[in-house]
Amino acid sequence: MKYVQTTCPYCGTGCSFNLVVDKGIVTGVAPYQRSPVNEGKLCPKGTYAHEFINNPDRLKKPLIKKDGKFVEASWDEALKLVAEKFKSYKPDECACLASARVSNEDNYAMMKFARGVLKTKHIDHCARLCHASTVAGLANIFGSGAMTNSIGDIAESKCVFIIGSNTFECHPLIGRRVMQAKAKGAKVIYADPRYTPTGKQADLYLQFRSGTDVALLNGMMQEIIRNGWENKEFIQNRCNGFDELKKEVMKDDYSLENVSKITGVPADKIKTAAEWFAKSGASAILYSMGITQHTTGVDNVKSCGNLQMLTGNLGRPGTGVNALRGQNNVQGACDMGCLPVVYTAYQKVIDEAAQKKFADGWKFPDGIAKGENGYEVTTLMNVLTEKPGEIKCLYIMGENPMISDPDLTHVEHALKTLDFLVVQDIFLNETAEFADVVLPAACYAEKDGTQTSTERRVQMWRKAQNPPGEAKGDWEIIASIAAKMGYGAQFPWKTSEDVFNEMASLTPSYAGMTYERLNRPEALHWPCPTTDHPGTPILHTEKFGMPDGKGLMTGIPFKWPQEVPDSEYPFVLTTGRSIWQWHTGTMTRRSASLEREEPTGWVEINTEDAKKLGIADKEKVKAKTRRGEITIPARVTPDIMPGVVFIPFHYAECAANVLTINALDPIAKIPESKACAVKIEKIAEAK
Ligand SMILES: Nc1nc2c(c(=O)[nH]1)N[C@H]1C(S)=C(S)[C@@H](COP(=O)(O)OP(=O)(O)OC[C@H]3O[C@@H](n4cnc5c(=O)[nH]c(N)nc54)[C@H](O)[C@@H]3O)O[C@H]1N2
Ligand SMILES: Nc1nc2c(c(=O)[nH]1)N[C@H]1C(S)=C(S)[C@@H](COP(=O)(O)OP(=O)(O)OC[C@H]3O[C@@H](n4cnc5c(=O)[nH]c(N)nc54)[C@H](O)[C@@H]3O)O[C@H]1N2
Ligand code: SF4
Ligand SMILES: [Mo]
Repeated sequence: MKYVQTTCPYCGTGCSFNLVVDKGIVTGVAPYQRSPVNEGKLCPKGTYAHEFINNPDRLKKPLIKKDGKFVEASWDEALKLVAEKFKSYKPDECACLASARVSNEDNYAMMKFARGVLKTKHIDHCARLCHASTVAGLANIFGSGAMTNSIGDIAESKCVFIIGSNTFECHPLIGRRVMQAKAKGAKVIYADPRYTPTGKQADLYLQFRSGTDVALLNGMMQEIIRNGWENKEFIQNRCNGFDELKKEVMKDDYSLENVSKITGVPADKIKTAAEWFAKSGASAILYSMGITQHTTGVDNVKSCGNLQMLTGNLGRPGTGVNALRGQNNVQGACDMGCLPVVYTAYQKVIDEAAQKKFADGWKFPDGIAKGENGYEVTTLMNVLTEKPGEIKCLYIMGENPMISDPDLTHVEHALKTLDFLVVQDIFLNETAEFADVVLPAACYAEKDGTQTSTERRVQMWRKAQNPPGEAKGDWEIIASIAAKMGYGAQFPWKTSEDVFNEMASLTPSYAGMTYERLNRPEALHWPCPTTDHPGTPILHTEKFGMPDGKGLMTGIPFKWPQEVPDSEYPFVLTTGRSIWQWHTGTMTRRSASLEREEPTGWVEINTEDAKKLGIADKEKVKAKTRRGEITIPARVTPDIMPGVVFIPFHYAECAANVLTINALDPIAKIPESKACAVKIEKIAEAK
């Protein structure tokens, strides 16, 4: 028996644990006490992170679709077919989806493959559905799109304002830091349409209507300015745009009375929230999908930034705009340039110097993709249905859009227009059903690599067992396809460390990192530009990453979601997560200990609303939108705001995304997964 220390494959908190290995097979998880992130503690997903690894459903051999059926193939046959097909398309007829579930090395390889081998400008991944608003919004006002403070630092806060984050279910080990702050006397304010387990620990709960965040935040800011609670010195020395912000938020639209009408929060609660937040001395904002997944996602993010600049809560312990990144390596997949506009470390593809740097660094004899922005995954799905034939070929690594993208009927149409689809995954997921070739990948426990957590901490995965059957590491698969296409020289790597070192040489914020330096409990936070640099746990301590070093305040007018309730579809539908399940369920639904807890989906509906519709708890009902309908058990509860219903999106048999709207934020192109109009119907009893 041995212990192999590694980091969790689920959320962006980045907890560490030991994998217990018995006779070469992973059999359990044991605590690793020395991690400064989780100090040996784990949430249920971490505790059972071994259970899916050796599930019999793991993909073990490549599959090729022949006459509509998958048949097992040798690697040689599969690679040959993929290479031939890939070579037959023009560069921009191909698109690649990278993955927030795989390592930095795997993502870097995919980015290089897309831009260097396929020479396509179209590469993106699920960050689009997640924190695209954060990346765009925070970069615009602070010059960097990442979480500003560290996780441990949250425990130093005097007032934690959680808005649109169900921290205790989705980032449980960050939730622990909130409780530590509370134990030291911090006030916790929670804004969410649902009175979640997170909300139940708060000192002040603001129950509000989905999609009214900007109104709520502007209302708080008006109250702060009217009472003179703003941090004048911080605004004067470190920010631009105060007059513009003030002009907007002081409008009568954002008086306590009006904001109360729009949001549904009683005026006195908004006032108390504003006062606690402005006067605490160190106030932190924690946010996640409740803020970002809106057609106003970028506006919502900038409003959080506005509140922090107005009150001077940036660049110090216990403060900050803490965008909690979701997937284990979504921060890393973005850092690795798996976005349609940047190379690694956000070096813009339209910047000629960056374009030259990568072309020179990679040495493809026939050049690399043009320095133009490509399609976001959400735009890509629209192009597939609206301009069939423009994109013919899609290579998806570690994503499951047939459950996770909005409006699944639309996604299905889109995927069916493709001439050639390759899916590389650890399980045969719902998307793979549409594939021409499926490639079996090794999971986190079967490979070395690094991943970057929400606090920009770059930590290691360490191989604990061999992959099942003939499955291989993701970057190795990518490199073998490249070799078959004649680009072996550009993918010469023997180990993950080789990939990392090449990446670091082209990536300023990772340039000072090596496997040797990362191989310690605290690892390193980027930016870490040189090998003697200690890393950077807190951003913006003295100046922002803007050209003049100042943060940018902006006036943000409130806008309603694209689709609001009417007499036909009278409820707001919002969607999200449960502590027991992970996204499309490929891993958690194959973990017996997790699946047992919440084995199917539900629609949460307020007790009063349910009474009016004659619906009882656990009764199966129909949920219908303009996109589609599902049958799903009701969960009748006083904890959700009247007029709002909630469905978790984990379950294929009652998939929330059959219902959701494919409406996008104009800048971030993130879908409005958190608000559309829905009707709930009692199913007529059979006579
Ligand atoms: N157990 C578990 N943990 C996870 C994940 C998982 O699948 N399962 N996924 C990970 C990923 S990728 C991500 S991105 C994070 C997401 O983490 P969270 O954002 O915390 O999770 P969600 O459940 O999507 O949404 C959070 C809350 O937003 C509320 N909400 C809905 N509409 C609105 C609104 O209009 N405004 C506001 N302010 N709030 C609203 C919902 O009621 C919900 O309680 O979780 C990560 N952690
Ligand atoms: N309605 C609604 N929809 C949403 C959201 C919402 O709140 N509401 N949230 C959105 C958000 S924030 C996110 S992040 C997305 C997530 O959307 P996805 O990323 O599509 O969801 P996952 O289930 O995490 O899919 C990841 C895939 O990676 C595979 N995988 C795991 N490990 C590996 C590996 O090592 N190698 C390879 N090759 N594959 C691997 C898994 O088996 C799975 O098929 O969903 C989005 N969709
Ligand atoms: S909090 Fe996140 S990283 Fe930590 S054990 Fe749970 S899922 Fe894993
Ligand atoms: Mo996410």
